[in-house]
Amino acid sequence: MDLDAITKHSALHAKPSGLILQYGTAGFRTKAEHLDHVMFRMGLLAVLRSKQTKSTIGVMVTASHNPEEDNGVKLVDPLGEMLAPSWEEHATCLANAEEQDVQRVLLDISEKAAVDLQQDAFVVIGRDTRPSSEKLSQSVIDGITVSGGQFHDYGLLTTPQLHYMVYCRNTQGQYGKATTEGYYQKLSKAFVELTKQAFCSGDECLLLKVDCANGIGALKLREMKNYFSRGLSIQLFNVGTTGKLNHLCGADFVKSHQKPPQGIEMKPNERCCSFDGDADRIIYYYYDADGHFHLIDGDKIATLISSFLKELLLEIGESLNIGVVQTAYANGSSTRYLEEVMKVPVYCTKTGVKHLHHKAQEFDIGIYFEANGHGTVLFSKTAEMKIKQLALAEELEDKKRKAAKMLENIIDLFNQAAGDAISDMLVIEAILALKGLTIQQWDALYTDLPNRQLKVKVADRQVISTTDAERKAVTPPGLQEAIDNLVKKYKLSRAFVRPSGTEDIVRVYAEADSQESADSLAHEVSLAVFQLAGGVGESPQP
Ligand code: G16
Repeated sequence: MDLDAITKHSALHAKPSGLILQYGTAGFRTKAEHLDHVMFRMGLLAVLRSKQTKSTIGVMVTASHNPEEDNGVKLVDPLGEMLAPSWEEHATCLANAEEQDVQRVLLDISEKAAVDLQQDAFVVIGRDTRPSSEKLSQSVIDGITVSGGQFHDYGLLTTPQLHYMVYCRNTQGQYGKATTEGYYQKLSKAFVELTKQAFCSGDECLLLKVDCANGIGALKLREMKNYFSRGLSIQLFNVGTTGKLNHLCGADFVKSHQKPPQGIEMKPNERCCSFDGDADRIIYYYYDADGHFHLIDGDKIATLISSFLKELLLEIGESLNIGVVQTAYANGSSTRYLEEVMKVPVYCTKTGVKHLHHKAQEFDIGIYFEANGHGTVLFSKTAEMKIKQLALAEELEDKKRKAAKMLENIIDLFNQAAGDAISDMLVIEAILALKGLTIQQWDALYTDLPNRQLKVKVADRQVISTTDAERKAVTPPGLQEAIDNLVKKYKLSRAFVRPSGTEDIVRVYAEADSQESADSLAHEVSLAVFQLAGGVGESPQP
């Protein structure tokens, strides 16, 4: 590594003085104009990580659900997973180093992580459709080339597609071909095979309206459509020609406001879904005949998938262990349904798919979904092998072999590297078709407890620290006590607060026996946060 060249180039991507950023829930995120130095430095870091792991590393330029003016960057580890926690710390150190310290911090990291600087390095890059993304990804490339790394720039990709590319490259193509065609081919083949046996066939039952959040999802779904000769009919909305990214649309908007996005035509009982800005989340919804809006979030997606997988496992007669992983945001009714009716063990982790993914790896079949629609299903190597053997076993009775075949295709249809709106959508559509379920029947599995999410602006959100998978506030003093007292006032209630790792706000979640109570509890908790954790601006209004 030519340290002098790095120093010279680094000055061209100077850090704004006084700016401190943290590698948060999903990498660095802030206003795009503050990110040039971070991008350059993440190019440098990706090269070090690639040398250390002797593998291809991914860099994704996106701020996913955040407003269009924001941007962000995250690194993708060799098997398509999120960056290891110790390297998140290195990322934060490097991003915050003053100009004159960049060389030293790079050497420190190399030493601490035992990086062989003589190794070759290879990095792949993807970006979302934000106006700032192209220039910022050039800064990443600058960082890679000046530190002697090689790269492949995929250009516009969904975040999960980049995770997929990294996984493919590091398994020498075993997981799939590391191209967008390879991705579409793998998914479409699995989907077509799986839905061959659909009880409900024909275009009618698979008509789905998709809100693309004015983001990358629109481009990629259009490309993908060419790979489906039958079985899937999707109509795209909010495709980015007029509206702003994530503005009044997209999965985050629909989930947090509990209302449909703008720009989509919905008829009663029509199945609709929303992606977020980089297509790693998906939320379903519909209007019933009385004009009531129904939201089907990540919890209900996890429930549908779990019950389908459980049925197939029963069919093949294999005792593979299943676990469902959720976060504190999971609706109380979903947890109860999974545990008490479906008899599936449920685990709670901190927010952030990196935590859920990690936990899900402990099971033969680990199903993880955040309520916001971010998730996937992981199959252990043992489970995959068993299923593949059964699918090939000629001597097996037809019913069993069919079930094993279906599981085999489901493994291929899920993105094993990351939560993926396109892949999740295909799995959901396949399950609904195979089971002949309408969206109303799916929705009726259980009734969500009314809930409300709010955001509170405080001077420094780090004054709030939490424990117990973010369900209890440790600091500031008195905050948890205040929340406990408020919760006591409402029936079937629960509330928690936590600092966001992607936006400069504190998130408040409340649920209770009625919408009025959930709204009122959320508001009261917001006031407590505002008062005890240094609220700024106007105090929260009911
Ligand atoms: C990211 C993470 C998710 C997380 C969300 C909100 O989503 O990948 O796991 O739930 O941020 O995180 P926080 O509450 O800390 O702001 P995305 O879709 O924006 O990448």
